[in-house]
Amino acid sequence: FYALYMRSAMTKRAVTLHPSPRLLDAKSTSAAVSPERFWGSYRPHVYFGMKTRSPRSVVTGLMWMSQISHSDVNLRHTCEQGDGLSSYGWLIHDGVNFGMQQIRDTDFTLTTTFVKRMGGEHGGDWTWRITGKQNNTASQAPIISLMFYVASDTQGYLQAHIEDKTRLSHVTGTSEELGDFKITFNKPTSREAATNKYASYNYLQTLSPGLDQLTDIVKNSLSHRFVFNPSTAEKRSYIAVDTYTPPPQKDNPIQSDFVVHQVTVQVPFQIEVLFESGSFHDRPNQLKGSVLTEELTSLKLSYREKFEETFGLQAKGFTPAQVRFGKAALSNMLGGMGYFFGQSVVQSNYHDYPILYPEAALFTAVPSRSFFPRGFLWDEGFHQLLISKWDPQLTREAVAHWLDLMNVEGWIPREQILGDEALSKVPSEFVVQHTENANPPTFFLVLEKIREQLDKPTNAPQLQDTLPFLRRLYTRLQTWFDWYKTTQAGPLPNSYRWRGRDKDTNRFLNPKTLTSGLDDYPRASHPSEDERHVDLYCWMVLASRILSSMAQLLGEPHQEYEHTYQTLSNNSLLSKLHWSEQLHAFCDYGNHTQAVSLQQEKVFVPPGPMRQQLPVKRLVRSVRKAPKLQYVNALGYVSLFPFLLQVLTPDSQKLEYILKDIRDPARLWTPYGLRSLSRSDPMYMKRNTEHDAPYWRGAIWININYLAVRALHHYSRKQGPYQEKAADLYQELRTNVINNIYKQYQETGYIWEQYSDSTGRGKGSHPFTGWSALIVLIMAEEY
Ligand code: 6A9
Repeated sequence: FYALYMRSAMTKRAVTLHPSPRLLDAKSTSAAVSPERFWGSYRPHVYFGMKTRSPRSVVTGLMWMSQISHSDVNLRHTCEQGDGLSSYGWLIHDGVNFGMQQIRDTDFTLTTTFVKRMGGEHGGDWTWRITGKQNNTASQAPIISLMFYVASDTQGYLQAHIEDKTRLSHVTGTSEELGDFKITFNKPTSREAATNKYASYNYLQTLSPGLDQLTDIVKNSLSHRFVFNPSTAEKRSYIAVDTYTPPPQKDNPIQSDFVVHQVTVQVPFQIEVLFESGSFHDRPNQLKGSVLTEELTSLKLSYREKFEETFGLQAKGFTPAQVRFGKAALSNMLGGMGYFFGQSVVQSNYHDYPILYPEAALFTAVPSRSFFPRGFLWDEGFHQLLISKWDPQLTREAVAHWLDLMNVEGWIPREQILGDEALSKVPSEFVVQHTENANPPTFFLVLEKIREQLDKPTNAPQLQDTLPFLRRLYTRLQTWFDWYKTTQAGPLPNSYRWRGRDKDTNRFLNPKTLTSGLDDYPRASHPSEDERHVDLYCWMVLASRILSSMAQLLGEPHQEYEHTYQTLSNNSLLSKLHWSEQLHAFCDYGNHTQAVSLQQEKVFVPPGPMRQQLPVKRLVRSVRKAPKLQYVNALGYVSLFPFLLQVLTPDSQKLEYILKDIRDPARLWTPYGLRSLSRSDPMYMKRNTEHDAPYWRGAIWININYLAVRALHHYSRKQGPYQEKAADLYQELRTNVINNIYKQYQETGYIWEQYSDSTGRGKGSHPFTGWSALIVLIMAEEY
């Protein structure tokens, strides 16, 4: 009975939120408290759309398709790499008031702009301006359809207003947070002039069982029966939304309103959509046409000034095109911020089935709008390093949302898959979050920045709410730190071990360590409790240092944290636990053998016709020499951590080895940045299974290159025997990384998740304007 009781008590704790006062009360993102940030492009997973920072927001968005071929419908809506767009992304976005995005489709380019205007009690108005123009490659001006939509999410009502039988001129609606509102769809005009263009109109008003169904509903409603008949060109048939019958109510008790306005028009064109809040009574004029143009001009001007003031790229001599690239990187980080609401699915050791975490909201940036448009814990620390430079308030809100997700134990789920739309993008095996698992506590890097900002007297006026903010944060940070310290403790005093490594040692060349953030980076070949991990050790040095300094700032007892910091930052302890004299490098330690390889599994297939039909191609791991306790012979990012997180004292001789490995083209150096794993490493560019391509086994990653450039900058400014060497490497590495990312952006239209160490080419998910956007800080030399 006692065991059962304990299990259920522990299970409950896993999904019980931390009891300290929440950093954000339920109203903090409401229109009443935060009207300027109420509406935003907080739907990063769609090419263009807006919602409010509320749990069940009415959402607005855009789908489009070209009317070129009738055989395949290429409807664009959610960001998909499979759409093969030559590029898309925010060129300008200030995180609050406005944004301008360019989307290059096959034959035409869309520019999608939004501008907000405050007034009334519900977050004010906004206007969209969409322009379309022909690409040079197109032989004739394409005819395209834009589908503007509005959808409620279980609460609120929408009413379509139709003129001339088929044209949806406006939608009126009401919802809990928006009150009454009106959305007007103006007619398209030829690009500059105000004259209307010929267009065909269609609409759909129906019910949807969930926001993740919107694309399918539109697709299912399409029909070929319409005719586009301008006086200036040939008439032709086109595809449009027609009718759709929602599934019976009994399967989906809650259905939400869904309204689509389709405009079919030939490029070039310009279209405006106006959202007007019913509570905004003294509106001087409508935000459209020349009023909008003027407003945009002045917003762009102040954006340009603020960007230069903040990052100084022009002053540093970057070309106008490079400055535009920097703006795009920052803007995509800001335009990638989302507001999510829902429940994580979590698993602890105390229950057999995954259970639901409490419902919660998360305001966060995302690594990639196409492939993983959701929150990731350690990514977010890197994101906020950039965002906090631009808008400290955004950072405070994002950090607060994340820390409010902490459970009573001090655990924060690593990957945040909140709500149906987020869930619909994730394969089921990735959904469940384990309560034992950590992820690097990168928020301490951000807190260090926030603390430093406090020290600059010039910043004082804008930062007066920083101290109270840190004070409120503090209890949670203490629990968070204790959670790492206890749950990720290693086998020896003061050593640390990532929990949650892959268990099935037969299947992988090297069992993964997703929790470290470095996924397939080689660790001990046989996961065991004897392991200790040098990257985690260094994260703990960082965390204890910042926590101690915060405690002192707040006048709280800091001795415990300072003690941990003093102990861990002692370079001889670090070396005792992690320096291999034989390898001349910092290493993990564990049950390890180098003699592993993936082999074709031998399966007996009887002779005869079966042989043809049964391709047996499973790879399994073969271990030729038994593992033993020893240092893990991998050289790469993990070996660099004592340098990356500046744990090494400037006079440490170990720096000599590290700087040598860094500059060695046979090891970590490439003309494009530092590769994740030495070219001479046995696991370099090796697959982990037949399905699992190398990931952190050679490719260049920008978060770690940012830390490397930053560390070189640090050591170049500290007296010591390696000061000059660090200064040289700093210049070289910084230039290489900037030049390559910039070149790839020019060539491919995207910023990428990783870069090839042999060609510099972008790889993996794109656009990836999470930590790769740290290139702006590297350009600005802000570390
Ligand atoms: C896969 C596929 C449509 C992997 O940037 C987020 C994380 C990092 O935190 C981590 O360090 N990425 C890095 O190693 C991407 C993780 C994506 C996992 C989900 C599902 C979706 O298919």
